[in-house]
Parts: sequence; C-alpha cells; structure tokens
Amino acid sequence: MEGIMDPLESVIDFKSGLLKPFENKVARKLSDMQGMYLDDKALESIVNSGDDVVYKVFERKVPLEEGHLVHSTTVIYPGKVGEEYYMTKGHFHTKEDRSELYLGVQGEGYVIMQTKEGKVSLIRMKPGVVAYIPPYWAHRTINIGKNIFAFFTVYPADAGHNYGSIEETGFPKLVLEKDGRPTIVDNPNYR
Ligand code: PAN
Ligand code: ZN
Repeated sequence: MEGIMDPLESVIDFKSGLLKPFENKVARKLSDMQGMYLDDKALESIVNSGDDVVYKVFERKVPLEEGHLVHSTTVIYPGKVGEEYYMTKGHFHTKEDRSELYLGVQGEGYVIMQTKEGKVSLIRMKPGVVAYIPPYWAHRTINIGKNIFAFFTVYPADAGHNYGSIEETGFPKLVLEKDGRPTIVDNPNYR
C-alpha cells in the first residue's frame, strides 16, 4: 500500500548506549539547564569554566503521528553540580495521556516521576530494568554512577514534550550525593 513505511532495524550498543543508526541527535549542556539544579552557583562556575555536555539522545526518525513509536537511547554522562548528579531536564508529554517505556542498558540511575496531583515515584535503573511510565506522569532520569548511564526508550510518536511546567516547579525530590552515596531528599525549591 502506498504511504506505508518500511520497517526499521537498529542496534543498541550495550556498552556505549548508542543506537545505530540514528537520524536525530540532541546534546544538552549544563548551560541549557539553568535554574534546574539546586546549587545555582556551582552550575554557574562549571558553565563559566567551559560548560559540559550532560546528556545526548540518539533517535530513529519516524513520522511524529499517532500509531508510530519513537525509539531512542539517552546517554547521561557522569558528573555532579554541587552534590546533585547529572540528570535530564524532565518533562510531561504534551499529550499527557501518553505513556512511555524505559529499559536500562548501561550504568546506574534513577527515573523520578511525578503527577500534577503531587504524587512522586522513583525506580532504580540498571541494565535490564524496565520502567513503565504511565500516562500523566512527568519523568526525569538521573545518573548516580561513576560512568555513563544509558537507557532505551519507546513512546507514542504524537506524545510531544512539555518542559515548561518542570522548569517552573522542579520535582518534589532530588537525588544528591551524601557521604559518597546517592541519597533521596526533599527538594526545598519545589513549587
Ligand atoms: C526521553 C527523553 C530523553 C531526554 O527520550 O526525551 O531522555 O530527556 P528530556 O527530554 O527531559 O531532555 C523521553 O522521555 N521522551 O519522551
Ligand atoms: Zn517522555
């Protein structure tokens, strides 16, 4: 039938977290994440001393339409801003009833999720762990390890990304390094 897309094959490199091939690549630096970390001064000083790529997304290109599935890997580099581990910006889906699956591929991290009603949930990620992010849950991932944290993700192609509310409110909890260990604490700046 005309208009039917051909199947795609890709390979996840379980060591580097790369998805091969990929058509879209996003790289986010600390300077793209102003206001998202607890320690603004620590962020400013890293940005002033040359900035740093925090994470990259490697994505296959599919039509951004209902029925298709976006699939990609995210690689978060190791590092901290003050005591706070490198993490993604985090978002609600623009179509809030769209869900998502994450599969841990390399390294260790957390997925933190929240609803607009103030529920919060964390899933500890490592290779093989699957996290199901149901409709209406915003999500962010955090690298708590000394090496990369990489995961594979699949979500409806018409979901869209809303970063605005998270930029305003943050997440209710933070994952900080305390005495050399990842520790979940309340976010004093939440809302
Ligand atoms: C993921 C994220 C990816 C980067 O593919 O988009 O990990 O995080 P941010 O989009 O929050 O910068 C996903 O959840 N897509 O819907
Ligand atoms: Zn998402």
